[in-house]
Amino acid sequence: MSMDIYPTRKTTEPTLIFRQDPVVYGGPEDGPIDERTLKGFAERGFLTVEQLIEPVEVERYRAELHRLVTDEGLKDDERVITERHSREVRSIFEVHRISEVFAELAADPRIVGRARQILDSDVYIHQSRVNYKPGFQGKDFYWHSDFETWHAEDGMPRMRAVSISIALTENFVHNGGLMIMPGSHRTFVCCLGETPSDHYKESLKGQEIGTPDPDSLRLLAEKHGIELFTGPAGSATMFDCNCMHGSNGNITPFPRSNVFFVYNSVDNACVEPFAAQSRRPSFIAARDFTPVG
Ligand code: 6CS
Ligand code: FE
Repeated sequence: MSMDIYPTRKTTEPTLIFRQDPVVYGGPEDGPIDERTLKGFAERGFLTVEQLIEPVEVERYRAELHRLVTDEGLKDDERVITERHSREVRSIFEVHRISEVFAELAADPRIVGRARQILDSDVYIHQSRVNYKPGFQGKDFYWHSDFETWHAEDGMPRMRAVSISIALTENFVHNGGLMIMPGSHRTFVCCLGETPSDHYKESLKGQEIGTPDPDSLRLLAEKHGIELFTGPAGSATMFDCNCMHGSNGNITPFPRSNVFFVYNSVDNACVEPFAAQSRRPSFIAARDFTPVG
């Protein structure tokens, strides 16, 4: 068992510890991200790409998402997570294995080239999902650090993973866009409470365990502020695994759909969970570490 330098879900008192890993492992010469943007990523924990994929490509992915969301055969697939109070689809996991079209996007050099540069190694897909935050009643995602969950429940040893969220519908200020506290990735918030067995069956509909306590959230929000990401379909936000982030609900008629890929360094492959009885299913936390691209 690797040393647990991020002991979460083990204390009864809120505990904050400094990040003990680099943020950016590569340099400007290692890929398409220029020096200024790379520096911004190190500082703030994210970068945005105004138009990562072209409008015509967005149409193709939107059509594919619609096909998946309306595919009756998929409705009973455990990789399809529905909203708590309706049969509306909230997320489809392992979308890069379910759909050829999304598999292509997950291996796209415009994305993988950036991930390899930040992580300075080959990368594999730890998790993929499409979030289809339907209009009128898309639910929120409470504040959390993805790394806290991936460390506790999936056995991800260190902070050497990066996520990308690509907007498939326009992200307005009002339809439940992604919010990040810029700079929060440099603090690890140890969460309280033990991981219940089969936690993912609940947490993916609305996470309670593994969310930071209000005092820690207030401390981080007062220190870093909160950035809300808006942008056209095709825009993308790439963010460090330990950013404190969340998103509000969506009561507007405008759905907020995004596709989300998590790239983990092959040198940071998951081991046994650091704070859970058993591992989560492979459709949430990959156990195939084959490098992408
Ligand atoms: O538990 C997880 O792995 C997922 N949960 C959230 C809310 N974000 C990260 C990840 O997709
Ligand atoms: Fe998340």
